[in-house]
Amino acid sequence: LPLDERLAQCIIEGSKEGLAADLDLALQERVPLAIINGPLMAGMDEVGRQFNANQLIVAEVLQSAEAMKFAVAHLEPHMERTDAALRGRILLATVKGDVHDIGKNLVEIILSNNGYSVINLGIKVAAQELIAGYREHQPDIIGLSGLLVKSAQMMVETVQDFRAAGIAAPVLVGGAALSNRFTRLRIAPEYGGLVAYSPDAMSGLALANTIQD
Ligand code: B1M
Repeated sequence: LPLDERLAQCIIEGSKEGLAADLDLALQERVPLAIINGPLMAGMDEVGRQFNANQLIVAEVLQSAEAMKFAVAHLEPHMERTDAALRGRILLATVKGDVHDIGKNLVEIILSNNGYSVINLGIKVAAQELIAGYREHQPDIIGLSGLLVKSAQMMVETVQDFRAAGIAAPVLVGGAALSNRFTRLRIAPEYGGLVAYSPDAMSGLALANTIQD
């Protein structure tokens, strides 16, 4: 198989065999994010498709997630980093009820490589934990990730709780369940501060930079 297909296949099969060597080959011609956004994401999309069609069980999807995490960890040391002074502090979490964390962790890597101090609260994080984290760390931005349809609604409730707690820091939202439209029409009106949607980790960085400028 050609290199990209082998990479995608490792993710689809949840196999780490030969993955590191193939990632090293890919690194000779492309930057890490191009490898993630290209063949690795293509593999993940196929996993999602097969899962949706009941051709994969959760245990198999977990194996794919493990392979993806291994690949991201292998690529991370090769990612560009700026030694800029601290640009800002971000409190990051996957919302309550949602365990998906690969995208969130990618956002953490990209932001921390580019001058942000990231406090990653993990997965299934309830609004009250975020509020406590906000009070403790006083971040410039709060980042919420969610991949399930119900997570989009959870973000609406989460920002309502922020508002009730008197928090108005900019909120960055992302994850496959969201869209710009949902953010603009459903999440933002429930909050007292800025809510910005980003479709991927790099545009999350760009938005954070815009907020901090
Ligand atoms: Co789940 N899952 N999953 N899953 N899973 C999806 C999301 C699904 C679309 C698959 C499908 O059916 N086609 C579907 C959601 C359906 C829906 O609600 N519409 C689904 C489902 C149904 C479920 C369960 C309910 C299955 C079950 O138990 N019956 C269950 C949910 C459990 C729960 O959360 N309570 C479940 C469980 C799992 C696993 C644990 C097996 C595993 C997750 C492992 C882990 O994360 N540690 C898993 C996986 C791997 C997936 C798919 C296949 C891949 C997700 C992924 O990691 N993508 C996914 C299908 C898909 O997305 N194609 C699916 C790669 C990642 C890099 O992309 O996270 O989108 P993503 O992040 C992107 C952008 O979205 C953005 O940047 C990233 C890259 O640039 N981004 C942000 C993300 N967060 C951001 C935050 C930002 C900015 C940008 O600012 C703060």
